[in-house]
Amino acid sequence: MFDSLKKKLAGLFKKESKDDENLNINDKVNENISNKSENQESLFIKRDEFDERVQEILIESDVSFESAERIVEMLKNREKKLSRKISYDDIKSNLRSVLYDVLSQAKSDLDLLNVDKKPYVILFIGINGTGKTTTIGKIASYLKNNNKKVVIAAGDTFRAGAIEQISIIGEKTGTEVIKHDFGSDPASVAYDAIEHARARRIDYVLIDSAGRMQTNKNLLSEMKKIKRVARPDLTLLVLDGMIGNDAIEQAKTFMNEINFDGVVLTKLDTDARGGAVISVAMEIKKPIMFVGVGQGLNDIMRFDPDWYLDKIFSS
Ligand SMILES: Nc1nc2c(ncn2[C@@H]2O[C@H](COP(=O)(O)OP(=O)(O)O)[C@@H](O)[C@H]2O)c(=O)[nH]1
Ligand SMILES: [Mg+2]
Repeated sequence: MFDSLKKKLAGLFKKESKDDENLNINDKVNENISNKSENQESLFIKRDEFDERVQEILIESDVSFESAERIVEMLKNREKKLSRKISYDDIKSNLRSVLYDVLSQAKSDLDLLNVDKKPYVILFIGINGTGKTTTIGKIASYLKNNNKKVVIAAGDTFRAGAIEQISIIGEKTGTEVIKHDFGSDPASVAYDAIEHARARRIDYVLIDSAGRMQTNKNLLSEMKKIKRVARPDLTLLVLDGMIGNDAIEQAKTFMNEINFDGVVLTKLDTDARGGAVISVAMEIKKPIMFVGVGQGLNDIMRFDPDWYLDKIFSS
């Protein structure tokens, strides 16, 4: 997971720490701030080079250009606040703390097990193959393991095999699935599932939906109809972490069309580049509610900035 970003950061700090001796000399020079010696200048040049390299690494790792630029800006501002003596460890912990600030904005306080509505209705949207149905299985499993009653609405009536796929997930997780025929109106499946939940005092309704190309207006209007009818308490946009920057474009298009409350970022287990998390956190401005870290029913986590930072900064 995130191996490429991790290696690049490790390489950066390792390479720089070889110059520690050099840094010490510069530190000594820095004690005398008025002394504008060559040595001191060379430290600043190296710092600029370093910042530039951080930006490059972020971009190579799928962080968008603007986000990478902003991160480096934040890094520089923080460096300014420090005394002139800066070690490479300082720089590393600065970078980590800048990234922590950025990622914390995407942290969610929602405690899914303690919601104040029954049934609590969650709608999952996103384009084909991002992991909506798989995520529904994971969340159903999590809720069931916590003694909650759950019903799934088989709202993907569009793709051949989708109803069967969700039925299997229902069996595996011991969750009831409300389904209509292939090709029927997904809004009415959602409606039926909610009625069913009300009548039986079921705690959660998880509504699946068909993959929508973000550019397909008809399908988008169908999705809006599901939302109008189901009036979900939570609408989650499921994004595939592996596609990196394209995920941002997808999310922005969805954002213009349909309001959603948060993001599920899937397939992080196969995301080698690692920067999608940062881009999503900085550019979507909605919480990352969950991350998908595998295909199994338990492979889901709440997003935790420290979990991510531990991974990319470990050597
Ligand atoms: N490795 C990995 N695969 C995932 C994850 N989430 C979903 N998938 C896989 O992605 C593919 C598409 O998932 P699916 O739930 O059918 O996508 P949907 O079209 O959005 O409903 C399936 O092969 C899933 O097993 C994840 O977190 N990690
Ligand atoms: Mg699906």
